Amino acid sequence: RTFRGKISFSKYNTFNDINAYLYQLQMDYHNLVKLQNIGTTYEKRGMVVIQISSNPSANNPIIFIDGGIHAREWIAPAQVLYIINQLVENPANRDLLDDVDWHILPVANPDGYEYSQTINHRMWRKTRSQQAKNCMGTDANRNFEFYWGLSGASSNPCADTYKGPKPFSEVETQNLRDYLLKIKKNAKLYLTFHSYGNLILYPWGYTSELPHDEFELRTLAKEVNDAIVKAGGPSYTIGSSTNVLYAAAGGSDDWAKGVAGIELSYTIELPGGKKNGFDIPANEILKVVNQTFAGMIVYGKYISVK
Ligand code: ING
Ligand code: ZN
Repeated sequence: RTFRGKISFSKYNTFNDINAYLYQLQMDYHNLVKLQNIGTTYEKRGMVVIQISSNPSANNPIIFIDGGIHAREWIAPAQVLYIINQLVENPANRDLLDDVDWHILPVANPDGYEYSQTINHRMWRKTRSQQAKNCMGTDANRNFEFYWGLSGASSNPCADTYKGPKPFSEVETQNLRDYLLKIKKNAKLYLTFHSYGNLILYPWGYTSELPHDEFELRTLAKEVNDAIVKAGGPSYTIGSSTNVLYAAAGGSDDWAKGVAGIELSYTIELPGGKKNGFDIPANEILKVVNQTFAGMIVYGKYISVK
């Protein structure tokens, strides 16, 4: 199968090519797609959310998805772009739009993503704002204002998990926050893609205590995992971020649930590569994103009947 325009799932796309594809979709599917500029980055790149809806006046529940909060986790924007591609361009998936609107931000940290694609900077994780004389960037997934800095975050501006000088110090996390606050009444599911480790994580990240609706979060995650496994994908470990990984406050999923009130909130850690975990070979992208998409069908159906 080939894909239109410059985007591809046999290579990692540039930020510009991803955005060009979104604009192309808006032109070609103007009754299905609307783009929303949600603000600009530190380096003045535009952050674009694609709204996919077959009935914008129906006041449908919204599924919000982002990827690429961390620059080096390249498989995440690829995954999110594939979800966009399948929802818009594959007629077989049209029923997933019947009772749900999908709002999707493929690259949540454009400056970092671009920087990680330049020579010798492949392992960059943070944003690109200046924080100290010789240290750039804040860990956007430690920068959200919900028990900010309580656990698993660094106060050292040179560290990879730097929480920032204050909550929402980064314009990129501000833009994401403001957009989620705008749609929070209808938003019923928040998904944020990271890599790596084959994990479906839910809150909390700041504490080992479990949310009141942990059973629902876990049961839905199991159904999503079953679908991914059935599609030939790996089996994901399911649990709260603190219990499965480590305590870390200031994550976007904790904030989406704890502040915006989007009760179903997940961080999905996609599969890794061989050497450093972030190096899924380009010729394996399509396989991975296609297997994971099977789980997105489960999420979509769950929200449409909820
Ligand atoms: N992992 C996540 C991180 O930000 C995480 C794990 C998720 C922590 C949610 C806290 C809350 O460290 C990666 N790979 O970035
Ligand atoms: Zn990450």
